Amino acid sequence: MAKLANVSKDDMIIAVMGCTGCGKTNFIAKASGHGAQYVNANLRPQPPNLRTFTTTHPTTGRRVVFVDTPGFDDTTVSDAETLSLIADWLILLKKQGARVSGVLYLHPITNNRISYPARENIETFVRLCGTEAMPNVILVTTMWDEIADKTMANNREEELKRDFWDRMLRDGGAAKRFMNTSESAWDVLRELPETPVSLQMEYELEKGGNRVHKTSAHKHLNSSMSRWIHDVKSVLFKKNTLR
Ligand SMILES: Nc1nc2c(ncn2[C@@H]2O[C@H](COP(=O)(O)OP(=O)(O)O)[C@@H](O)[C@H]2O)c(=O)[nH]1
Ligand SMILES: [Mg+2]
Repeated sequence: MAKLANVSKDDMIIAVMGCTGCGKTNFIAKASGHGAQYVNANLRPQPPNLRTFTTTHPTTGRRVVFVDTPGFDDTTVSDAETLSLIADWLILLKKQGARVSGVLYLHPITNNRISYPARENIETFVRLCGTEAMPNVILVTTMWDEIADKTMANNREEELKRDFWDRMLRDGGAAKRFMNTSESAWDVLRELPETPVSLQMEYELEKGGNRVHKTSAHKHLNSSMSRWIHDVKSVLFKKNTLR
């Protein structure tokens, strides 16, 4: 694991997650003023690593630690490896006596489809956080400054909330728009409650002797992967028999 900032229980710790290219590093750079060199305009993702960026909260003066995670569906690392990196970090966090104040899940509003892997990523994310932590989760749509057709984007946002994020929102999660500015980033973060939480994955790691494969998020990844392999196999089989 890359060198991560030491944290304490007094820090406001924000984990930023979502698929590759959804704007995680950019959000952190806009909020913290750090890490702009890691914002990636290329097609190939950055080497998979967790990175921390620290700053001071503009109103409370508290130390804020952002954790930038490799995107699910990254082409250079499997989702299981990404989950392991997150698990290792959660274990480290616990050792340092700290808890997460917020988990952001980013999604570009410019995406015109939710693919099968994207839907599965949402399911994995739900299992990583757990119902109890949902009030500390913010579903952030990015790229609003790129949108020309506001009506279409508004409809897309409504569809996300209604068909994909509904459970998380019902359990206390919030949905916010990021307008690609520092002010907007802090506006998003203002939604977070004062009290930090433990994520479902933390409880499960503790119970399962820190073994990531014992966690619900990992089990879900495995089952969705086997379902996907099964689907691909049946399509290939059909093709061969039709010849
Ligand atoms: N216009 C605009 N571009 C964005 C936004 N968020 C990210 N980007 C761009 O999208 C690309 C990928 O962003 P990055 O933060 O590296 O994505 P990550 O893989 O999730 O960390 C970069 O070229 C960013 O400048 C946004 O809200 N608006
Ligand atoms: Mg990044």
